[in-house]
Amino acid sequence: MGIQWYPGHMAKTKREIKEVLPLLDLIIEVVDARLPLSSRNPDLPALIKGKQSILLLNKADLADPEITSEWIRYYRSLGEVVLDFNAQAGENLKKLARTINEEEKKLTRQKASLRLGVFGIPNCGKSSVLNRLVGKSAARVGERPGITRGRQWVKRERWEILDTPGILWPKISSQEVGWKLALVGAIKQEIFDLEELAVYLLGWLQEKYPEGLMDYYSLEQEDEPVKLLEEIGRKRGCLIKGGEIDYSRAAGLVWSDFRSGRLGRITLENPPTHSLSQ
Ligand SMILES: Nc1nc2c(ncn2[C@@H]2O[C@H](COP(=O)(O)OP(=O)(O)OP(=O)(O)O)[C@@H](O)[C@H]2O)c(=O)[nH]1
Ligand SMILES: [Mg+2]
Repeated sequence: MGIQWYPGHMAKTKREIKEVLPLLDLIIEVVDARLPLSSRNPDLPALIKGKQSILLLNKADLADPEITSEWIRYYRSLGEVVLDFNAQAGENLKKLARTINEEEKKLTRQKASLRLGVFGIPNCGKSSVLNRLVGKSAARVGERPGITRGRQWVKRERWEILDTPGILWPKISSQEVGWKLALVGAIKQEIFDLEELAVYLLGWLQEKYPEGLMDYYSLEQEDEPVKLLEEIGRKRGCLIKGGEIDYSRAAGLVWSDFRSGRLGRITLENPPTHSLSQ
């Protein structure tokens, strides 16, 4: 069946960004470090029209650190201001603050306050980043996409920071990208099938991180992903009456193991290799 996706939100997104843009001095674009390209909205540069922005690879604690370094090199080679971040633990907070100050110096007009806008697709950690920047839980965060409903300004000394709902919708360019966005929690669960997602993940892991997968679930031999799901379900006691496998529960378990990092630090896409030689 795949992911049923209707990107009907772009017009609204454009309007909302156009409304707030004149108020902002600097943009913080938050993406998921496990998906540093596909969790970016390709229309953002055109929407923010040359405004300075900082690209934050958030949830770096869940991503493969080597690949994160490669992504940073890649984006730097394209002239972007980029750093990895972990909003949950506040890692790299000082570096982010320093980067914000450096970027502020490049602004033509210095003002009494600095207005920052935090943008990104749903569930990438925008509100968590904002909370880190202001040093308190000013904005609600949550595991599902769509937690932040409206815009919210929060102040800390000279900084005024705007939290936005996930108004930047990811661009699903293929089923593959769709599944990956679902895996990192950017897509509402109602529009995809959890068992299909788990089967996709198991197949992908089998190809890219086979040892981690086999070790974590003590699986004996590689098999079709759906068979692996069955085995995991059996091993973890996901059973329904009569001893049959509860695939739905097993799928939820696999997805949760991935999302929490229990399957290891995993990045779902690599930077284009041709630019890395620079
Ligand atoms: N491991 C980890 N989890 C994070 C990080 N940043 C945010 N989270 C978690 O990711 C989930 C989403 O965070 P939010 O800050 O609500 O994300 P958001 O982008 O504001 O989401 P919406 O408002 O729904 O668009 C929460 O469960 C956070 O605790 C991080 O750097 N590492
Ligand atoms: Mg939010």
